[in-house]
Amino acid sequence: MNGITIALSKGRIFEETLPLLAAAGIEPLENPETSRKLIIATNRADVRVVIVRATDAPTYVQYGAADIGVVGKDVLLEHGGDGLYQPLDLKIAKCRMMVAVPVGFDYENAVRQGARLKIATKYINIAREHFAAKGVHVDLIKLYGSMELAPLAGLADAIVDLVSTGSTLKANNLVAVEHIVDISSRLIVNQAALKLKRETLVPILDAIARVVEA
Ligand code: PRT
Ligand code: MG
Repeated sequence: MNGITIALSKGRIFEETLPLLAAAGIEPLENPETSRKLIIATNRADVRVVIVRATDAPTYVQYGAADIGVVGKDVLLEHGGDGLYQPLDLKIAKCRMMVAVPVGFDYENAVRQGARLKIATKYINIAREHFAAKGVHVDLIKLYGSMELAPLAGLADAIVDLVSTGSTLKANNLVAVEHIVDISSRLIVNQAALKLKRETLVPILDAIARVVEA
């Protein structure tokens, strides 16, 4: 394929990437929320969008099945960004990676006492590194979603999860007690594609960079 393939996940990343693509003159012809198509044509014959799971975007770009992609820094931190060129912080889909506990749980005290904490999370590597750096002993429990349920159901003492508005924590009687890292989405580029498709890719990357800075 001589054209450009862009890997996007549907939901907030797709929505928030649209204005950036528009600035580069790229408009997807369908919305993945309503269309069931996984390959979406754009107004440009040489550019298409593939709809992937958020955590799969780096894989598509790594193997060159997509030339560029948009992915949360959480995913890059958790899965690694080996072989990916990351030229741009797109400053979209912003949130924070936090430790949260049930309201009333004295986290500071538990840490001070050297308690062994059960932590439920989708982000095992990020959590392991965070607690190791603090010298806190933890048992990590891998979940694939709805982390907020774990402390309520008695599965864990605390969770490591993304927080944006904070309303999910609040609705479940949880409170954030520690900030791990700020998250936003990154543009990732396949290194070989950057060389071989330079003439098409660079103007797209430049247009996106200009609108991000504006
Ligand atoms: O949802 P699905 O299981 O299909 O996949 P996903 O969760 O991996 O993808 P998606 O589309 O939900 O998220 C894609 C990216 O958006 C993530 O990788 C993050 O980089 C970024 N992002 C930004 C977020 C949030 N904000 C966010 N708030 N991802 C998830 N959330 C969740 C959070 O996990 C929690 O359950 O929203 C809930 C909290 O939101 P508030 O607003 O109530 O605080
Ligand atoms: Mg989600």
